[in-house]
Amino acid sequence: MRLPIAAAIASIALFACSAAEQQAPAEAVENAWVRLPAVDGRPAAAYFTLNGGEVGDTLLAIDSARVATVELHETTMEGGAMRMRPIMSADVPAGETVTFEPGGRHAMLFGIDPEITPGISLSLNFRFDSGRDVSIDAVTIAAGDDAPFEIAQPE
Ligand SMILES: [Cu+2]
Repeated sequence: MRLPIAAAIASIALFACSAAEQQAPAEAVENAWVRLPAVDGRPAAAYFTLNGGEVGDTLLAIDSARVATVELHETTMEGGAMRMRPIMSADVPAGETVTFEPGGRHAMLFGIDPEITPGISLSLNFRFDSGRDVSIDAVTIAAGDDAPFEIAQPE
């Protein structure tokens, strides 16, 4: 039996992808965590660290099967008040690390599955401009809990 050409090409492409992943020196996304809302129905916030790797990339979007809508936000000070606004993307230059953290950039999760309670991990899919998709299981914590990863303090 002859293997259809399309299937043969697909299997070669699949092999090439997995080989490339194995060579990656640092994970593109690390230390993902989600602070769940204090009140059901309110949005949650996700934080994480992005590694630019050797060529850099741009984060375009995040989605999750357990979340209706995810927006990328940045926090700004306007007239002494903290506000946040959507951003369309986040550049991650080659060799650099970009951290989304409380008080700065974050992802806002609207319409989160109520079965996601503190301690139940939430799979997030990060979509990059290069076409790469990275799925990571984020740690979830309650609204009042301490961050599960160390957060760099502003100087
Ligand atoms: Cu926000």
